[in-house]
Amino acid sequence: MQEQYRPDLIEPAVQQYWAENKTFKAIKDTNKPKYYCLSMFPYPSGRLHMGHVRNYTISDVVSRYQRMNGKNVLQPMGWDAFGLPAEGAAIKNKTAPAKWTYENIDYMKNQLKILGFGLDWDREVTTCKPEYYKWEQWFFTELYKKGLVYKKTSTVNWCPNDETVLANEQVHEGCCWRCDTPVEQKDIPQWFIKITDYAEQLLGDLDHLPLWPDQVKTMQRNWIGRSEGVEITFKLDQSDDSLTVYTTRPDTLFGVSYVAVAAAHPLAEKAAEHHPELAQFIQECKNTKVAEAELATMEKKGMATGFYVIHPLTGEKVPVWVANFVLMHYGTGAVMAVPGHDERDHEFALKYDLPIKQVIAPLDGSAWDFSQAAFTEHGKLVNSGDYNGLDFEGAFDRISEKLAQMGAGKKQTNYRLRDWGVSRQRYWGAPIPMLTLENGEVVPAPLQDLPIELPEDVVMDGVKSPIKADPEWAKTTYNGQPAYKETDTFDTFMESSWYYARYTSPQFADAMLDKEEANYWLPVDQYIGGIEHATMHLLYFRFFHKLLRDAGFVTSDEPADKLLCQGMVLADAFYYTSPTNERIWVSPTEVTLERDEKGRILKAYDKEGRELVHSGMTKMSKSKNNGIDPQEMVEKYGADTVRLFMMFASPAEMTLEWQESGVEGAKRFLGRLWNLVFEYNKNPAETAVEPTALSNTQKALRRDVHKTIAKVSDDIGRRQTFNTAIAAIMELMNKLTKAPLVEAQDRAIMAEALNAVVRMLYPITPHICFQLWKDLGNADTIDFAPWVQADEQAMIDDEKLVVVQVNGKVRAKVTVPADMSEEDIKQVALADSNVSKHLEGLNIVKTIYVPGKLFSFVAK
Ligand code: ANZ
Repeated sequence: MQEQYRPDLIEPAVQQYWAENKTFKAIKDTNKPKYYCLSMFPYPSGRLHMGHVRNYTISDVVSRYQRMNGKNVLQPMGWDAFGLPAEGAAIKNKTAPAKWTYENIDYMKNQLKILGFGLDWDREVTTCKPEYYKWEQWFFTELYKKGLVYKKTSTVNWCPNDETVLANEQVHEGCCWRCDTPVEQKDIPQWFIKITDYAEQLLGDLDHLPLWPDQVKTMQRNWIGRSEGVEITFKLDQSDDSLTVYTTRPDTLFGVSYVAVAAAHPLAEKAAEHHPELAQFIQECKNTKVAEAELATMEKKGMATGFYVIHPLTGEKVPVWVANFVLMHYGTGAVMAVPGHDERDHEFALKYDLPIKQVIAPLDGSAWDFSQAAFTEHGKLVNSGDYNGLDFEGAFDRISEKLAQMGAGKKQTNYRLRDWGVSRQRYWGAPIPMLTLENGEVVPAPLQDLPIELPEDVVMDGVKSPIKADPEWAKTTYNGQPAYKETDTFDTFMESSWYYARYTSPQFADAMLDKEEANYWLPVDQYIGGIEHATMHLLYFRFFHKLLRDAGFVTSDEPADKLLCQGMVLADAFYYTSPTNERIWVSPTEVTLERDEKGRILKAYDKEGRELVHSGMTKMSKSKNNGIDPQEMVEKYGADTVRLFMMFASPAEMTLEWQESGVEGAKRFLGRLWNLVFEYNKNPAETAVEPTALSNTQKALRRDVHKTIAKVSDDIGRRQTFNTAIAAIMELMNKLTKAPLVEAQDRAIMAEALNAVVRMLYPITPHICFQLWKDLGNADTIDFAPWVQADEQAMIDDEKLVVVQVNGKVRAKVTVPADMSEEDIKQVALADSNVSKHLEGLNIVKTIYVPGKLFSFVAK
């Protein structure tokens, strides 16, 4: 055994052993319980960042722990390889997106290897490869055949100068990122998948995910946004036509003072035919794209259409307005406006001088000033004819029943969730597998024509997608007739929605999935990734699993049993202000610090000696130049140290503050462990532990060993509080370094303890533990060694600590044999000098004994 701890020697050697032996290859084995541990796969941007390292370290710890617990573990990895950044990088570096992507994958794969993650590389999935997206294309055509896919015109960002569609990321302050031309909204035909058909299931099944964070489930519930209301039909005045609105507050029907439609509503367009001013207003509304969140705060604008509708219950004439706060794609694109009880309607009514009527009174009988604000809570109906006095529920039911009888209304459940628009007009994605025939008919591409391959060897001109720029590319045939391929590609969320399933049979060539493999490994036991994916990805992922189930591929309802969302990685950020008043951010690796005795930063200087401003700990980011390169850290300290620091510095769900001093501490700890094994090996144990032959101090040390094992097992396995597990091991190590190695039983206990520590640390710091396990004389490698078990007998305390109080104040703590009688404990307590000092001159009037814990004297 080497005297010095040398991660630079150990780590590559151990990694080579794993690679040569395919240690982490996962093979279906029905004799063992399976454990599928999945991390969100990376986008191959070029280099791993600390967020990846944290994600994959947690996953690796869980995987290795489960393997030691007898599970057949699958821990795969792959690449979310399509996406816009590749196009930008390709233009900048004058290369093709494919080449750039594959080079990045090679580089990052090596980075994953030097971190020592136990991944089954034989299952690597790269989403930009035709053998992967072939099955995605096929599945899309199957969904089309089932009626779950449709085409509809939908709005995109359009640059009139470049004549191209822009992704949201390519619109900078309303202008094109390339030519700064103001961006317009344009309607073009696009493909949609009917996720709304699954809204109810996606919502309901959240109740069957007890091991998902509540935060994620709440975000999904809000995103799906179920609402129960009534569709009410208003007859148009002097016409046979009608207008249907959606409301969640039919109880306020008597308070309607106008009806508002979205700018894109057919009635608005009809009104605009002879009303140029209105036509212009509609155009303006269409060109400003509003996120739903902005609706409440943006300035309300509108214009009367000149149309009127008839109130279904009062028969009154009500004006129809066009309003910018009404969304075309929610409900019916029209609302009944109740300014007395809805904030937006109130603001609008004040602005355009429309009547504000009270129809709901506060339940506590208090008055409300309607000139100031709407009363939006539920209450009692007033000014509402036959319905006066009813509460919300009563009025909801009675009014909707009445409307139903009249044929003017029906109850309706709505979802905020929209169907999933999957068309993208950019190049670097999977081509949408639909063909258009000469007669305009659209058909799905047949399986034998799949994959529809994206050409990889292309030149990017920076404006048009190469498959749109080349008119030849789209030409194909269908049943011998000329046909045209789609030149749009899929949203990259398509690929990340089913990669987890493909990992179960990544090379399967006959179908999308091998059902046997899929149902052996799925559902995922533990999924780990960032909270930023709480809605989109994690919802599409759940949706796809249900689609796969309904297509007969999988039998489970949900893709992942348990979800862990790791916190962000933060680092100190420093800047100085340039003469032109710009903040220049200086990398923390180039900063010299002065600290006070508590470690707080007093002063910071850059390499030129310039004093810097410390702007605190913030998320590692390019904009603040405070990213720490994982590879540099591995080269400087070793992978085990980086992994240990990451798992120790904070609980997995919380933010992690990168502190180089903490990294150094982690390295020292591993050095101490190494030294202790080295010292022990000079004169190793010759016999096993003989519990009956131990002295009290030996027993106490052994008790600590087994209590630590019990705690660490619970912390890693059940609680997933890896940091507290490490803290417990560190505490034990402090005791072990001080323990004697003289007697045979001293060394026997040390052997037991070191073999336990090495196994407990193995999931976190696998390389050093792999080596030390061998150095401790174990014949088999540690990778499949069983997890260490705590010995219940050894954990029993044969001593206990009793707190001694005099008149309510703690005066001593005495250690006594566990079975000592109350009277004997009293004598021990009285013999303590501090206790006797405080009893001096007093009479003991009473004693209280709480067995095993407290002995209390009351004295006067
Ligand atoms: C009358 C009313 C009175 C409303 C009142 C609210 C309060 P959720 O819960 O989100 O489903 N609404 C309906 N369709 C809309 C659209 N396309 N664009 C903008 N707003 C729309 O909200 C439903 C409520 O949002 C509906 O109930 C409607 O306003 C509005 F005191 O109708 B309410």
